[in-house]
Amino acid sequence: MVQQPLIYTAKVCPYAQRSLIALEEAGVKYDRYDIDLADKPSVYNERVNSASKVPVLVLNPSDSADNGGVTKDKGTVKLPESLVISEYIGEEYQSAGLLPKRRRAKARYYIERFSHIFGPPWILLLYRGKADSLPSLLSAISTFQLWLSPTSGSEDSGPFVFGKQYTLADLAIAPFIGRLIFFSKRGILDPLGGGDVHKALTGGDDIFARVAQWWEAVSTRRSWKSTFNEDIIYKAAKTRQEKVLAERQVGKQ
Ligand SMILES: N[C@@H](CCC(=O)N[C@@H](CS)C(=O)NCC(=O)O)C(=O)O
Repeated sequence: MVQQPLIYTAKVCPYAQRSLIALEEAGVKYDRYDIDLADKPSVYNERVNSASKVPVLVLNPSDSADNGGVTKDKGTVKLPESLVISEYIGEEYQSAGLLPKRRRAKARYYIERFSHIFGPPWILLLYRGKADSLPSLLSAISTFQLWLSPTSGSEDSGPFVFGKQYTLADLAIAPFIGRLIFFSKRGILDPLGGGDVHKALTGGDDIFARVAQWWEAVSTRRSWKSTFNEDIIYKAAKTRQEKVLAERQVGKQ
């Protein structure tokens, strides 16, 4: 019997959220097993992902999620990497429209480029407490804004990257811009000078007006709301920040 897929995931992980959004958008029924990243099952690397990361999608798992969360059958297909998983879902469930014809290469370019320009300052800000990386993050978002479709006046207009169709490009980038907005809104970025970033990105600043429209359309989808666990993400970010700021303090002494 073909079983529904199982995803190894973690509520705090933006990469895992990409894959969950893809599953939700495609209406796939799936089992999930949440990995505590600080205390992974001892056989996780050996049996699931030698890179020791989430997400991993297991196709036709022979053991279900309740079997300690780690399938025993080495014959089942295990797909690591959030974009590999999301593209697989886009291909298998084409009616979801995640990979529209002749848009795939462009979507992949946008994702690649965004990761390149947003990733490094993101790490510096959140994992090193470097407030001076905030302008680079906002500059990456300005670049992203240039890729968004016009909101009116053509057949291709719409709120998303490729007009009316929500695609791989939207789901891959949303977990990162979404976290930036959320961390700013909830005060995590206050000590780093980013307390007002959420206002700017959600309609308070004309410079980011198009991003604000995109974000409104993305964040009101069920696929976003059902995959973004505010409490857990907030707690993890707060704990990490306290640690990072304390380390910086020690470094200064
Ligand atoms: N390139 C990977 C990155 C996945 C990743 O970095 N996942 C993190 C959590 S957000 C992880 O599992 N880290 C392992 C750990 O924390 O031990 C993807 O796109 O899936």
